[in-house]
Amino acid sequence: MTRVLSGIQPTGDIHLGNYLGALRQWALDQHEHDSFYCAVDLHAITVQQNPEELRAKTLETMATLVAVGLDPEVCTLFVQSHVPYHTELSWLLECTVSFGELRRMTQFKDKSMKQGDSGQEHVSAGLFTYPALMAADILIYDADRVPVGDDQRQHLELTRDVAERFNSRYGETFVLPSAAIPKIAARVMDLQEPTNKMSKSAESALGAVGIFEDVESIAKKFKRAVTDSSNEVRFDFESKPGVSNLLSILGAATDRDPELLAEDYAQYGALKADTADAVISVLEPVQLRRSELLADPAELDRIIARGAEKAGEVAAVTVSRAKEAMGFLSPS
Ligand code: ATP
Ligand code: LTN
Repeated sequence: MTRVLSGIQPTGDIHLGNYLGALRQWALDQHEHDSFYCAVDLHAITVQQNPEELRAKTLETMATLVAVGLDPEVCTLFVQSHVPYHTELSWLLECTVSFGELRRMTQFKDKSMKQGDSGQEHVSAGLFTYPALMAADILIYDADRVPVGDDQRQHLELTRDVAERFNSRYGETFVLPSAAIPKIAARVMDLQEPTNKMSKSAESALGAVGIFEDVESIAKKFKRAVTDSSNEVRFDFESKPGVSNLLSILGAATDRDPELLAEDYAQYGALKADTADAVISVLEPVQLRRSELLADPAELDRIIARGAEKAGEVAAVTVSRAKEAMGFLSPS
């Protein structure tokens, strides 16, 4: 059976891009594959976090994973730091990946530059070595398939390269994973700056749509979405990023081809209104499930504890296989 693994950082507010690019696919995959999903709190600390906030966000992220339809009876839901084998394997992989490979990662270049721009000189070494930890997250579960948004493509390629290098140096140890990137909405763009991806750390509060936002606020954000002055509805990201972004979102929410959808519209106003309605219909059941779950915090604790146990059992086996292959003396 295909094994699936993916993760989400417990930082900021989970947005429509996370949902359409990744989480929705996770919910579908759980029924077809043996799936593992985690809140990657160890990745979150590559930039400084407030401890109380990190704790609260980690719980909130786990509640969100259940709210988007991940069933703890069907898949394994866990918190990354509850399975310490991830950090152990990460070190083995840091010694397998090269400095040059890490230096080429665009996410590192973007994020380290952003830190500098915001006046924060401090760029942690963890921000640089982050892809080795991400490779560990994936390889430790022998995952074949990794459902992610388009921005993670490069990290997935690196993970494969590292796994291949390890296998050729030390013998077949890791499964080579593939990225599963959706055809539509793999890169949802910011509604105010449609040439930037929608992000948890967006500049403008109007640019990102949180999945738990109230419906009036969602409608308002789509109404105010930046388009262009030509008033021609056409799917072309190069010359019409704002309009194309709306068409992609509408396409993903209604399961239709954005290029064909464009033919149905003559006005931006109608496109914006229909996109908002379609997004609200997709998000409403998610919002409802979350309020039910937050009413029963003990249940969430049980889910998290069971997930750590299930994930830990699988991770322990892979790490000892990797250590054995590398030549570590096993404790007798
Ligand atoms: P940040 O932008 O602050 O780094 P993020 O919004 O990218 O955070 P992550 O936790 O890093 O959030 O990503 C979780 C998943 O959501 C990943 O699979 C990522 O590829 C996907 N994702 C993130 N942003 C988008 C987007 N705008 N469109 C589609 N998928 C996205
Ligand atoms: N790097 C990813 C988050 C992430 C992840 C993973 C995704 C960490 N470990 C393993 C898939 C599989 C991000 O920034 N979105």
